[in-house]
Amino acid sequence: MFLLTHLQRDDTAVSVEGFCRCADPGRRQCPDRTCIPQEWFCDGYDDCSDGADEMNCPTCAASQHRCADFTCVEGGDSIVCDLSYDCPDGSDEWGCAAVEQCGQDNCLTLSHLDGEFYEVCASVWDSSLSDVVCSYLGQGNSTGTGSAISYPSAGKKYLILNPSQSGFRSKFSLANSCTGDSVMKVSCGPAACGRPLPQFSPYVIGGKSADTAGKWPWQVSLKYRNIHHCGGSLINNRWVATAGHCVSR
Ligand SMILES: [Ca+2]
Ligand SMILES: [Ca+2]
Repeated sequence: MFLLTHLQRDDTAVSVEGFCRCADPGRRQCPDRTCIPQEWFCDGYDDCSDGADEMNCPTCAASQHRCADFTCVEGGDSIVCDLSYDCPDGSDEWGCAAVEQCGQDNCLTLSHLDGEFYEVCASVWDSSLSDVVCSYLGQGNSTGTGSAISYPSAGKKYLILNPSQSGFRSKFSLANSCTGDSVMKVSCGPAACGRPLPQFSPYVIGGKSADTAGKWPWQVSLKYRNIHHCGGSLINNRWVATAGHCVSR
């Protein structure tokens, strides 16, 4: 089944299913009477205004991590954002990095153990991590080693890099101050057209790289919470066609 997806003026994609009723298949009502996709219940994110969609969910043992598909994987938080796929659906490597507006510029934010995103203090940086960040963002390699931007803010917490630690998220610890109040900005190049990102390669079965960059300029990447989930095709300047299941969440 294919579905038309409407493009808002800010170019984010909003499914026309978003305006369906709770009685429609695949929809479920929150206590506040808002209507969200069934898949948004117990997916690790608060979607109902009171967080009811994340209550009374299946749980895993303390030593395990619960994947988005409810699989329990040994390792707990240590397997999250550690540059290795551990969940069958790869969800342990989702949502590790994001870009947020910092004043007049954009800066890097990373997921911490507490589930929150924090800016990264620029006092210590490993340039090899710039490509890792761009991969997590679903983009091509970094266009530089990363840069520092001044963004002072009282009472803010930062992530400080400790390069000697292994993994990715475990390299960053939370601090109450940052030398120079400078935070990291990482610029990424566009993902190579027609070629799967390395981090998604295990999920491409029987595929092969496309031949010519720019051969499919009408293709789009539909992202949810900064994570690529599906491709789509531009129909015109306002509509995208994609598979129905791609907009069920
Ligand atoms: Ca949810
Ligand atoms: Ca992992």
